[in-house]
Amino acid sequence: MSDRRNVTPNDLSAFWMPFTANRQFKKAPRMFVGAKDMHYTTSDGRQVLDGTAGLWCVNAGHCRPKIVAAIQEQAAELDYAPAFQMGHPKAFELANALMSIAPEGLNHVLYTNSGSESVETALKVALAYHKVKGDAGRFRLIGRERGYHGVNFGGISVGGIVTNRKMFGTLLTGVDHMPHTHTPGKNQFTRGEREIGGEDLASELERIVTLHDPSTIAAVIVEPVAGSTGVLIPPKGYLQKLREITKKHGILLIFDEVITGFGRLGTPFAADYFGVTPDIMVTAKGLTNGVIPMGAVLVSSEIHDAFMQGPEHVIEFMHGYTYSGNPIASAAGLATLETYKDEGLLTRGAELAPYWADALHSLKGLPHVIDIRNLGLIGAIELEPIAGQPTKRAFSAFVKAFETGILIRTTGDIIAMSPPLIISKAQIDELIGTLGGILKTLE
Ligand code: PXG
Ligand code: PLP
Repeated sequence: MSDRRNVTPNDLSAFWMPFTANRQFKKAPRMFVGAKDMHYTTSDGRQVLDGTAGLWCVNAGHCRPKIVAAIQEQAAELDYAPAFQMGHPKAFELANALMSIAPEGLNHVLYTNSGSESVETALKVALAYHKVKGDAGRFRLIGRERGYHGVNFGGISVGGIVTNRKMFGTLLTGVDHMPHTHTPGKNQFTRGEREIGGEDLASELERIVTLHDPSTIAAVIVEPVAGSTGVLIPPKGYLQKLREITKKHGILLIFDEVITGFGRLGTPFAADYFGVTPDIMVTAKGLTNGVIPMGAVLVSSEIHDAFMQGPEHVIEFMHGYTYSGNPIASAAGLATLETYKDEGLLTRGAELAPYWADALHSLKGLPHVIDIRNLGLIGAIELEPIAGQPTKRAFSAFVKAFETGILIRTTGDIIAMSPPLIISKAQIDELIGTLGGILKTLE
């Protein structure tokens, strides 16, 4: 075992890596071969402190015993069961366990295998819901500039990250976008949510709704806190106002909680943090601690019940995946929720958030740092780009960080962090202290 771990595969060309500069990576690969709790082990035997919970997903930390055991046992007991017209107990148990932590009013679950699939599922549920209610004129979907909703066609259509959309043709029609919530120049170095601007930004939805006529709009989808685009914290009152406007016009509100779900903000979901309940909630990542691919779309009873009509032998919703509610994923999900519960992880972020915010904001004044943003256990440090070479400065911080022993994530010239929710205060100091040292060395 130990010999194998130290072997770096010698031909990297076959695997076309996702969202990676493949040629650059393959010249100087960065490989992890093991992980435990807050740390990764690299192929050259170094420990790297995980400042990002993998890709915002390993909320309980790595290789947690309950989750490992659940997967091992399930693989030996029932490896696969057909997802359509057949069931197995754990998929139902997990749905019930999810209901016990979900915001009130969201009572039914559809399973997927990723955040991207959860987004597609949510958009399809929304469109079909209006149709089964006899309101088929509602076909438009509203997203937001800079929004990230995964990489499938529906998700990039409602998403607003230009580089993720521009190669892919006409996308979905009938989609419009609200402005994003970032107002640089006005809110730099704000701790948490800023006080002003929320109502005005949300009122842009009213303008778009009026432009198209409310009766044509099926759903609005937003990340409560935009993550992938570089951590954009909504101003106070913004999400509440979106809820007001959508409700007033009979439009469904979808929260994409792929990142914000499962304790990231110090509450089980962002819906709890902001006190706003959407009609549909999109989740993935932290559902299984990132260990086995799985997503879940939570919907209100009103939506679910609207489909439960007509002859009982007829399939109510023509949608699903070969691996929807896969037994091993379900077992991993159950063990993950148990681990969160045993260790109070879904609310631990609330205790740590002030310490986390202090640590992050201590980096103000370091070279090139033009903004610092935080909420719950999410943090972002925006760097001034090198003139004519956007992304390069932050990427060199990422590489130096990896070499120094911390894992951070960069998007554009923004450094994003979202550590596992088990992080200690000493590890926060180590993460931010190491990062501060690196920022001082950047060109
Ligand atoms: N919605 C949101 C809000 C997300 O953040 C997805 C959907 C898609 O999930 P899948 O499982 O299909 O990747 C995401 C995923 C990053 C980063 O570093 C963010 C994501 C994925 C990978 C990297 O910002 N978000
Ligand atoms: N393509 C083909 C040819 C298939 O038969 C299937 C599923 O049966 C799919 C795609 C979809 O795969 P999944 O259910 O894993 O999303």
